[in-house]
Amino acid sequence: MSDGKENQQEKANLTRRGLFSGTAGAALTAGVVGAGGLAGLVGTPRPARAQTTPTELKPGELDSYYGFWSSGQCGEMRILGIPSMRELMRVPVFNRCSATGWGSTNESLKILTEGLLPETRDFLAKRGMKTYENGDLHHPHMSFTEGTYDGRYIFMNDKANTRVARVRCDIMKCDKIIEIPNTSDIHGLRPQKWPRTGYVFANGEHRIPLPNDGMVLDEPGKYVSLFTAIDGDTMEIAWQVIVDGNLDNCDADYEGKYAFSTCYNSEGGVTLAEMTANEQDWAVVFNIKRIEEGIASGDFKEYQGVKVVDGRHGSPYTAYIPVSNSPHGCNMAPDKVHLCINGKLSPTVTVIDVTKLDAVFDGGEPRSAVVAEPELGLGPLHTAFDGRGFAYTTLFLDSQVVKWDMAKAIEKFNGADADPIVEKIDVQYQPGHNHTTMGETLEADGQFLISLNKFSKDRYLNVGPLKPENEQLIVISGDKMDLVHDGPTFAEPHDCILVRADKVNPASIYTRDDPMWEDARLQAEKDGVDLDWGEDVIRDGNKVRVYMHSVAPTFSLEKFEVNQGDEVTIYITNMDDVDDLTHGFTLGNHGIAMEISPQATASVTFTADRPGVHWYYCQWFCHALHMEMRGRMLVHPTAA
Ligand code: K7E
Ligand code: CUA
Repeated sequence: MSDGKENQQEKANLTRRGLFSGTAGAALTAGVVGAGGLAGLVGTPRPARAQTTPTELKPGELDSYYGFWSSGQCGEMRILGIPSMRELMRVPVFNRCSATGWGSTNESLKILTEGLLPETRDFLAKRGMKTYENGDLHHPHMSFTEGTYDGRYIFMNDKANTRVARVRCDIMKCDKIIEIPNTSDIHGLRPQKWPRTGYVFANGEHRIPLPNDGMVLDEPGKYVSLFTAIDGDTMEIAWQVIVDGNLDNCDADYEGKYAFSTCYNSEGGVTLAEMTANEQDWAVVFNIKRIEEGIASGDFKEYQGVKVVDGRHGSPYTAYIPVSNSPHGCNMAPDKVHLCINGKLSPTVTVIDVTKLDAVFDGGEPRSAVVAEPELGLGPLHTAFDGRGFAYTTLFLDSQVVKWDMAKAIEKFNGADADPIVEKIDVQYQPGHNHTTMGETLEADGQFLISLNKFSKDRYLNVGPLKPENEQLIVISGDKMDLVHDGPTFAEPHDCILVRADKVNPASIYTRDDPMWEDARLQAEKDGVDLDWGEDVIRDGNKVRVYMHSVAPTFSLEKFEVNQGDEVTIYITNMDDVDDLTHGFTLGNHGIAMEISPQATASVTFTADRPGVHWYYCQWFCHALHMEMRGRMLVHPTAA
């Protein structure tokens, strides 16, 4: 283990050295390109890539970055290693998981249900469900301290069922899921970067009537969308802001003063034709201090227990900066100054200087904060940064990534004869998000760029009409972008972050006092059972609680008996404390399986209504006698 960490550290150092030597070269070449246009690249010597940015790993070598991936409509978070693009782990969040029991264990059900609104719980109960079984996870983003990742949490949205979740980075498990009231379909999500997270900002995308009580349909004037600030520590909703238009993506500044959202449908329409009628939409700027003061002074209305301030046009809480019709990505540069609003239907990216926003809030003209608007190509969706003054924007319609020079874009906007475009490369095909290593932090290091492409078409063996998405790794440390890897992924990652490996330090085994199984701990105490080493069958009316522990290759209870109709809860504690010694518990013909990692407790509750002998077994191959790691549940039939 420690060898691996040292190895990682060594690599990180190597990479940083490489970066410094690469910087001067890149700046020099940028000048050449600017003067000679793209043709100027012919004959430009390419640096020996392998020396600056290693891209291939030998077996056993560790990656230098973690990639935290959304999985879109799969509803889980995935962990990849970069640059190898190896998928390292899947973390179930909004979905259900056959391997780990996420969605059927008591511990996961608590997390999946406790943050639902009461009306949602009732609605689901009528359908025989405890929680939603799907999710649409677009934006996983790590918590920040002073402008860089702090390795505590990753926050993410569920567009399908209007939720926000948090994953603990110490164990890489989801520990909180909350439903956001008063709004519909959470899309954009970013944590506050400064001084720390702080708030997690979440955009309600689809406008709905407030309150949404079934009394309004064709009066779009009564539809609103809401911007939500969540306290990232407690996962409680701090406040919401009503805005004009549909909120899309968001980001935060490096001063803790402002948050930003792209906004389309300034028309307030409900049909496609209505939504795209205007030439202009806007970026909304949220003045965090003013909103907090407004709430402190009572300038809010309460809806479903949440303090909601009115941030529509003319309010002191927001500024609306007009940009071209239907902007999409919203990306704050690590230079702390420039915010990029990606045009989508317009070939431009609008650059807002956030140091000019104080003046806008003091009554200045909103467009006075715009300092550049380079025309980059067709369908700009998202922009990433390398920390050296270059930006990389995905062009959805052109199937390209364009590298451009922020300073030149500003010069050009001011009338100079400058060409901000440095280079364009083809990606396969139709890219959505892109992301650079550490690119949304003050430690942006300009090593790798990932392009998350919506279509793979012919890039892989044909697997039928449903094709994988295609994610491409591009080395950006040299003077030219260098596409080095294609990686297929399943339906469908939107966004990801690339985090330097030393920022994340997960545990290898649980600690026995982990809050995850607090309920089991309390119940065992009440039942007088030692949750660690004990085993017992406690009958409590028709409720039966079965406690056991596992040590490879045995469960401490080889058999137990219950009666048909009993509500049975099984608690299992894995008392092995060796790295990677996970056990499982699968109960045959009951639809029950769960993960029990080293030093963890997991539990599941079901009704025993199948008389007979039922085997339970460990489904994680843990020992030479793993196949023998099993036991029997006898269900006595109730007399007919
Ligand atoms: Cu552009 Cu949901 Cu971030 Cu997809 S969003 S691409
Ligand atoms: Cu325990 Cu397999």
